[in-house]
Amino acid sequence: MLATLAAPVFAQARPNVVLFFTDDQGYGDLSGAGNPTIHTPHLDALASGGMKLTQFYVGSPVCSPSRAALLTGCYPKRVSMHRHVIFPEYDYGLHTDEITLADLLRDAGYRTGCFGKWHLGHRPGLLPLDQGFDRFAGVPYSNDMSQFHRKKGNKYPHRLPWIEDRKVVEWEPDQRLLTRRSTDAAIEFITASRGERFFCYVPYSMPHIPLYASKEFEGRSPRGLYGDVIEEIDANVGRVIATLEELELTNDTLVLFCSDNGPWLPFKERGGSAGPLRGGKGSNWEGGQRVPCIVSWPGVVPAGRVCREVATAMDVLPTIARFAGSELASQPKIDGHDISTLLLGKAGAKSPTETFLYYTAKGELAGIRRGPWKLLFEHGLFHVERDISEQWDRRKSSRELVAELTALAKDRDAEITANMRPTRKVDATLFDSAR
Ligand SMILES: [Ca+2]
Repeated sequence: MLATLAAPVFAQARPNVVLFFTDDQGYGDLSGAGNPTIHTPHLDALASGGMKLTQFYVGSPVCSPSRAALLTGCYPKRVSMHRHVIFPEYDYGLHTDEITLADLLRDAGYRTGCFGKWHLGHRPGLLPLDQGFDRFAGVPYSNDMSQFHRKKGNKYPHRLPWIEDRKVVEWEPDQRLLTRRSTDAAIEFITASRGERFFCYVPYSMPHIPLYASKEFEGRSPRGLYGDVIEEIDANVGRVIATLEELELTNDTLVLFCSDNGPWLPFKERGGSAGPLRGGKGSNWEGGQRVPCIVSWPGVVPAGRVCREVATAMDVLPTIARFAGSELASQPKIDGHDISTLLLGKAGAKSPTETFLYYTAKGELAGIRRGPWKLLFEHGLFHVERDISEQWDRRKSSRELVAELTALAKDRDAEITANMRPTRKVDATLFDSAR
């Protein structure tokens, strides 16, 4: 029945979109994923009222490239954002010629806002307002790029600003309040958008190290500060959901929640958990790039479903474009696919992703997934459906498959390399972050 409803429903529905993107939260860091010491009732309720995607991949195991993939629908390499993260002294960012999800939705008549951590370039002309957003409140890069949090004893030379639209309004904001403050700005934006369509992007800067929770949440979780931070995120997601309910927008709003990459394991208890997955942030093991993902749109996305098909953060742009009734330009080329049939719970719907390429944190081709098989050139061949923890290397018994997948990965990567589009370099600075 949903299948027959699908086409007319979303041609007209044009939902509001709220996109939560946490920073370094692991696959296992929700109570709904079985975590016994972190309680996430709001996220669990969002999942039970919507769909949980169990094989959702981000485009990179680190922040900036992953964000580029989410907002452009492209492999980070295609938009030259694959070479690790952007540091305060860097002079480039995502090219403004790229059509971001915000550009696309703004052109479709949506109000657009970004509240949290940007990390796609912070020189003039590279901020959210230059990439399709009407409003921005948050930090331009990671919360450890702060004079207080890097290189103990040899202080980091850069400071962290809090920016509103294009203006630095505060230096070194109180990090205990980052989650709440980003949420407050998101709620203000949603409330002010009433009567219009909106796209509210909430890339929380937590639980990226250094961890901070507000007084209200500190000491709550038996998991320690990491658990407190996740529980505060959960409560703030709950505040946004409650706002949608108060404004009677719940049925008109698609909410998507996911993380930008896996947990930062070397920080031990201060990092998160990838649950059954091997590895974490910075690696191409599943724990680095397979992240928690929940999609809710009551009445359209069926409640209580689990989607086990492969989907990626690059699919978000073309799928939301479809729901918003927006035509994708034929150029430039993107890598993501429309996964609306998966989200609508259509019987027998299959992933449109034939292959998924893994790139290292520095942007080098590391492997490929096709069907249940995943080849990491340096580590082995794994059947990730039967062997989710990537324990049993099948290379020796599957030499032909290894050769085939190696050639396929190189071929796909060669196409991307041949068609790479540039970043944008900017000489001028918007602010002087040096101490
Ligand atoms: Ca991250």
